[in-house]
Amino acid sequence: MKILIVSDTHGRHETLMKVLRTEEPVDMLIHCGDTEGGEDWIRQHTQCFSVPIVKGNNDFFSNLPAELELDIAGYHVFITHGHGYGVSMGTERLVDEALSRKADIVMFGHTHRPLIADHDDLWVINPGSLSYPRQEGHAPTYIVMTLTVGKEPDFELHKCI
Ligand SMILES: [Mn+2]
Repeated sequence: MKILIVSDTHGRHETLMKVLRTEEPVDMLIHCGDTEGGEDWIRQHTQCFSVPIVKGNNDFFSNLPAELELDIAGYHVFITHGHGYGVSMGTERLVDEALSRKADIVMFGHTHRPLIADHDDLWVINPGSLSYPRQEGHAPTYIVMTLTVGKEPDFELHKCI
C-alpha cells in the first residue's frame, strides 16, 4: 500500500495540490492535524477515499478526532497531532504512549519539522509541514509510506522545491 502522509497545511493548499498531482494514485492520505478548516477541501480534492485526519491545536471548532489508531497492512498505526505529548520538547512522552498502545508506527505533526526515526520496534514519523516548514532550508516536506505485509515498512521523505 502506498500511503501519503502530510501535516500542518493550515488552510493553504497550493503545495498539497502539487503533491497530490505528483503522488496520486495513493491508497490512503493521512493528515496529522492543523488543517485549519481545510479538511473538507482536502477530501474533495483527492482521488483517495480513505483520508484519516486528526485534530491539531489550531483546529478549534472541528469535529475531527483528536487521535486515531488504525491497522494498516498488519501494522498498528497511532496518529496524533502530538501537542498533547510535548513533542516540541522531544518525542519521549509520545514514544511511551505509542508503546503503551502497542503501535508499530506513530505519526505526528505540530513541530513543522520532518522526522523518520526508529526506536527499536517503533517507527516515529513526522512529515513536516506543507505550508509553514520550520526546519533548516524551510522546504515543504511530506512522507510516502509503503506498507507490504511481511516486509519492513518503507518511509521516503520528499522535499518540495
Ligand atoms: Mn501547526
